[in-house]
Amino acid sequence: MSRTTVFRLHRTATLALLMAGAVVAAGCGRSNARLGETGDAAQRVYVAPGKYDEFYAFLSGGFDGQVGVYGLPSGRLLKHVPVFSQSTENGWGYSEQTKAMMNTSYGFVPWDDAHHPQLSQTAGVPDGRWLFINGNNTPRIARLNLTLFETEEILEIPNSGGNHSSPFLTENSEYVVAGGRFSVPAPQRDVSIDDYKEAFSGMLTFAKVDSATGHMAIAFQIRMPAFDYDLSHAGKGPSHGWSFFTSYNTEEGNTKLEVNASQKDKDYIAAIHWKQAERCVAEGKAKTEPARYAHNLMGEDGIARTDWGSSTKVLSPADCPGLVYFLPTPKSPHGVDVDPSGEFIVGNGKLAALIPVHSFSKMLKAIADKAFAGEDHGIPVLKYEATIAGEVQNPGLGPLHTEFDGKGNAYTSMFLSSEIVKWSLKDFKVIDRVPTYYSIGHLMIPGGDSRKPWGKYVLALNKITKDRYLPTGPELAQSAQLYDISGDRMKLLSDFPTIGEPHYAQALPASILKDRQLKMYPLAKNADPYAAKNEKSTRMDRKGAVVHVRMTMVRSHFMPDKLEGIQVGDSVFFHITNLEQDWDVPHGFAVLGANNSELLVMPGQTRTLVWIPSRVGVFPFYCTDFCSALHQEMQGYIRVSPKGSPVAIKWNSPSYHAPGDSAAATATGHGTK
Ligand code: RUQ
Ligand code: CUA
Repeated sequence: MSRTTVFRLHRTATLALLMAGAVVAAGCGRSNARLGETGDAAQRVYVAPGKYDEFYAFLSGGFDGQVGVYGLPSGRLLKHVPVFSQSTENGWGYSEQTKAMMNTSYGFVPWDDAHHPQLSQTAGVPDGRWLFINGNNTPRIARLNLTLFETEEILEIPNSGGNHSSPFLTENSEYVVAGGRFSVPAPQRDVSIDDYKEAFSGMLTFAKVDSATGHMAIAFQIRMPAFDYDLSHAGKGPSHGWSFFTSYNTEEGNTKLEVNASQKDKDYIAAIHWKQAERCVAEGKAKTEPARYAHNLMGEDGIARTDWGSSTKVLSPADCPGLVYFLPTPKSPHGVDVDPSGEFIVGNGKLAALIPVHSFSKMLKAIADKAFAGEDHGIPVLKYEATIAGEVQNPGLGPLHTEFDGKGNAYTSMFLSSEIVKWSLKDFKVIDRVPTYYSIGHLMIPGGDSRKPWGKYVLALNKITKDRYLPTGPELAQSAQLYDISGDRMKLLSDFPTIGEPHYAQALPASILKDRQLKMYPLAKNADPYAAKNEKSTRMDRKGAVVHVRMTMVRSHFMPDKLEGIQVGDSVFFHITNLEQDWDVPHGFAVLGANNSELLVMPGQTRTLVWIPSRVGVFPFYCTDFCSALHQEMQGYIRVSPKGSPVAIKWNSPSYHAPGDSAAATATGHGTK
């Protein structure tokens, strides 16, 4: 389909036709327009063996609940960091030390739908300390430590449904935010869905981030009309102190939103003056309401624990004048993006035929002049003409998200016409466009939503893969595409498949992170109560039907590796400490008949797996990570006897003394039942 055809469609077609048209456009195999001369493009993404990529890119895994770490420009997958989802690769969410990370008020929830990674920022620039990401289905925000590439904290967001406009942090990481895509009764209660308008609330949550530790705590929640709050970005520079949230379904439909939420010509961007919220909270204008939520934190000892929250402070805009203003924005806006200067607020109306750009300074003036078009639920609605700086005309179809290159240009993803459109922040004119394969959702420029973008590449995160790779049955990998944006015109460099569905992504220069990596956990500082820091302190202890095994691993054996006296139905806790103090020497642990996972234990770390043997026999265990020339020798046996058997616990490490041996009683008192 040619571009003119697309535009003719655009002018004449109904929404439904547009949608259908997009599917056709996505499948019709346009040629790789302006693919750099092949050899040239290949060179630009080629990272020679042993050389490093220039950028770390963090791509959300969408419905697989994790974060994929890729190198750019190569597109090589460096790591798959489990966040909300259990991982059989390393025992995340299966080991006793990490299970609490998945606690929620709904119980143990070892899955979520993770959409928007956000790198922590200082003065509006990614600083490489932490990565935050939202859990959409069970509202949560997670924080990853980027010296470990591990999840360290997960905070549940109460009074919320579909935590989509999250975490979108403020320019010094003062706050991460959480806005519900689905309004819900808050607090939850049994009401008729027909009472939606009266009984449901939108809730915008601000969680404070401790600047030293990164620890999150819910500071306040803002009770909003029952719209759908879709995306967010914080102000920066002059607009620091404000956060912007798109809303759709300002019609407040509660069924068939496809039609019912597309009635109005304009919905809103909600401008939240969070500095004003801070003042109102300090003046006692927020109400403390009961709310139960989990706050899961990895301790210094490597063990995750849950604190339970019991209330939050809820602010109503009516009690805090100056807190919220609505900026009318066409039409069911999806992304809202603030340019590096902090002056322009770009609405991406997914059903709109133009891209509206609001001006922050005009917004302030409109507020001062009371240039209101009216009120909605008591919240002032600013006049569109009073805040708008300009409109990008004929940008394409289905604008979703905008990023910036720091050189005065904006790049908007066009879902329906399946392209990236580059336009100027000076005159809002389209400068360039390139097709994407196919149906782009988010796009990402390293630092592209910050004050200082590293505007060398844009990465398209596409929703449809179709014919881009060798087919793999009905389920295809999602597709990312890398474009060079260093010149005047965008140039497609490469395609690479991703794990899960990347929604948003973030990237920063590798130099910020690569020398900060922890290489091993210091064994001397291991504070796990069940750690065995040397082979002499390995042992087995029975208390009723619970057996604790303190075991060590080092190239290339387990200590002990011959265990007896376990009975069917026992809960056997394998506490395994990796004694290595060398980089890149993890050992694994797997036992025949275990029903959960293996463990991957990093040097200096202790991890615990629980096994409840269900049958009598002798079961092998082994190291799952090829660690040395004698890795295949790294194995052992566990004997499982019938329940009530007289076989006493017995193990082959230096701490073992046979029952009756006087050393046993005086040394540890262990070794007997
Ligand atoms: S979304 S394709 Cu979950 Cu961020 Cu826009
Ligand atoms: Cu240890 Cu293989």
